[in-house]
Amino acid sequence: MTDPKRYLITSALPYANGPKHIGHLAGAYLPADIYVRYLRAQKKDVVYVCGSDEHGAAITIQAMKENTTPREIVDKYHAMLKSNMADLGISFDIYHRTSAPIHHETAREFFTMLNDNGDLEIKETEQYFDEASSTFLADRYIKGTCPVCGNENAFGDQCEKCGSTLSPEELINPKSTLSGNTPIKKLTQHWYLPLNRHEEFLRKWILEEHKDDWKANVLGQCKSWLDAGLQPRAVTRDLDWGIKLPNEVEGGEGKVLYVWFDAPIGYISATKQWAIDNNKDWKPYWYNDDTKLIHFIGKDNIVFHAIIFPVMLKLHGNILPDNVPSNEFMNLEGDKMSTSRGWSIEMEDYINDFVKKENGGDQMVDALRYYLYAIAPETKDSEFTWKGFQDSVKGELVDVFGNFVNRAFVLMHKLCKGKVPPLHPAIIDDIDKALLSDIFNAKASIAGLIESYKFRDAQYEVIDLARKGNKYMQEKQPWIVAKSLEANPEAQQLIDNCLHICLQLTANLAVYINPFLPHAAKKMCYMMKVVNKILDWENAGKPNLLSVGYSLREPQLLFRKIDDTEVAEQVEKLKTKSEKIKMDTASSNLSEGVALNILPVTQDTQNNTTSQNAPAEGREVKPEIGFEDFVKIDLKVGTIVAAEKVAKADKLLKLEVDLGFETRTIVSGIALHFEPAAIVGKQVTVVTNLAPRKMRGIESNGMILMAEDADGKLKFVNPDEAVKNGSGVS
Ligand code: B3M
Ligand code: ZN
Repeated sequence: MTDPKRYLITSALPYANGPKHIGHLAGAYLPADIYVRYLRAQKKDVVYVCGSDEHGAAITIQAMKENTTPREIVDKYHAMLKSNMADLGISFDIYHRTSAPIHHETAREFFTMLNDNGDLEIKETEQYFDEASSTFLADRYIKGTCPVCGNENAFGDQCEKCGSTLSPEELINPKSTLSGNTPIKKLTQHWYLPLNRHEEFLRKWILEEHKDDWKANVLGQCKSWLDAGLQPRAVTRDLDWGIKLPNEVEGGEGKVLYVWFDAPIGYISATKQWAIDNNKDWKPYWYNDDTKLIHFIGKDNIVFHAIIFPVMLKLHGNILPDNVPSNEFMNLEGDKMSTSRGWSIEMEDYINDFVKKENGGDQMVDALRYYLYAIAPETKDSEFTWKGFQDSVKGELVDVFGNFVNRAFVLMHKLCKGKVPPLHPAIIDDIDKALLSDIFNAKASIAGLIESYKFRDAQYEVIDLARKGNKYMQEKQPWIVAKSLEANPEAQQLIDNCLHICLQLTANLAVYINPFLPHAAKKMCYMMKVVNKILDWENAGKPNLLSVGYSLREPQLLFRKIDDTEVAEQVEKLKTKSEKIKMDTASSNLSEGVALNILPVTQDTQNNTTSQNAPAEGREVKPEIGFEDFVKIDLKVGTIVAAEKVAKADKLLKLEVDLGFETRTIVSGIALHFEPAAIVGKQVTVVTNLAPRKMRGIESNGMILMAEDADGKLKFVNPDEAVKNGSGVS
């Protein structure tokens, strides 16, 4: 969009069901904050909204776990998330919540309009019903065996072990989580959003109009949904926690809006509340074509923001998002980040361990922001390690950026009487000119990167500019020149020019770093005795931000190093936390008499809404078994003779495997890792005596063994040299 009049920026609303980790921060909050700070520095009309997502099973399940009410859960975690985000410098204009009355009204009005206009369909279907508690069992209120991986504790909407999206009907041996009873089927009526009616519009809007400006991961996911064919999605649920359907809706008693229907409307209600608080009009932000609406999200939310919500917005007469920048996932110390498995760094913990410490404070906020963006998963999954954090903070923030600023100040105090020295035009040389043009050119390149959502590269440019400053100082060596002053007083001019340029560069670095590390930028303003207004983007690239003769303060430390002991403590803490959770889960599983599962990951899902939490197989060492148990498994080598994708299951491949004595059909969750054509002819190891299972209507007769490496890539387990098909493995 060229020259929008106003910007509305959103970050995905986090569920108020627990603490959130730094992977979330890197995914949806930090990039939006960088973008917003950049826009504000340009004096753009920008509103940045977010808030807690307080409905849905995520909340009610947590309430059951903590033995309390949903209301208490959302109050507790809303407060936590709101303060965590503020502590980490995420500068929302409003952090709202979906339990607020204004949100309920807004969401009901939205539903009513769509319903009245005939944009929803009503369908009666049979759903599981728990007679003991006389409730329909939505989503997570039903547990059973996962048809994909055999996990006996899979939920009605998803198996947390293998990540498959499920429907309650697919569960084997379903049980109500409320009573433990086997549920019955009962007729119930629900409202559906017929996405299928909008396929053509979506195809054109996403795959044609946005083919050049949306990120490849977003386009790719949208395309695979569209290619699979869109289905009507239920937008109501039989629950009592949530937004009740409007009274006048016939048959709506006892039903609430599905959380994914109401949550994105939360962006609108948050804007309304912001407008009330600030005496502004909210409507232009949601109705005027000259508004640029951008949703920052993690990759597990793509379909909701790029397909479903846009359809809702279009039907409701609102503008559509201009972009939906989505990050991939950030792993942690060789494994997927997951709060539920304890393999995560919660924002809350980082704040307590680093920010609210004597040697912490704002600089530790900036240190985290820096590293998270230095390794941001913008195009592929990335990995946070404590050692990497330590190295990055030392190598780039302390040794490059901080060091440059510090040297410029120290030398200016030592060699220029604490004042900005003059620039002597007659002796400006090519080295000076080169640095001045680097300062100038950085503006366009950083702006270009930020505007195309490449924040990692943009941040790198800023550090690189500081690196050029260090190099310049090293070439000019004013401290050596100073030694010749007695013999040659003229040499002061060389010193003046060097430090004049270094100080102008320092002022520019403050402007450039401000969207990324706002606290460091402010501290630099303090040191330079200039008001924060100097950070306005219009000042970027200018060679005269500091006036000649102006006296500056003593330098302050912008960043500190992270000690080895801090790294060791954090790594230890992570291990202890995850071990504890593992033990707790193992003992609760055993007490429920749940069989431990030996099956590998197979994923069969169009969308995995909590995949930041997907388990990392292979890390756990399972409880000891006897040899007699092991020999029950029949393993044989076979060759894949045919492979094809399974329709409507983007993770599944249907394989024909020649086992020598017969050829078997095996469905395997490896479609994201291998092209069907590329694996035909490969030898694999097959578990041949596994009970057959139906997946997407195809009977799978066996299982292929896979190894998963640290970054989640799957590899076949096969003999190092070809053997005859049917050879045994033991
Ligand atoms: N709360 C899901 C999530 O946290 C959801 C996002 C809502 S954005 C409108 O992944
Ligand atoms: Zn499963």
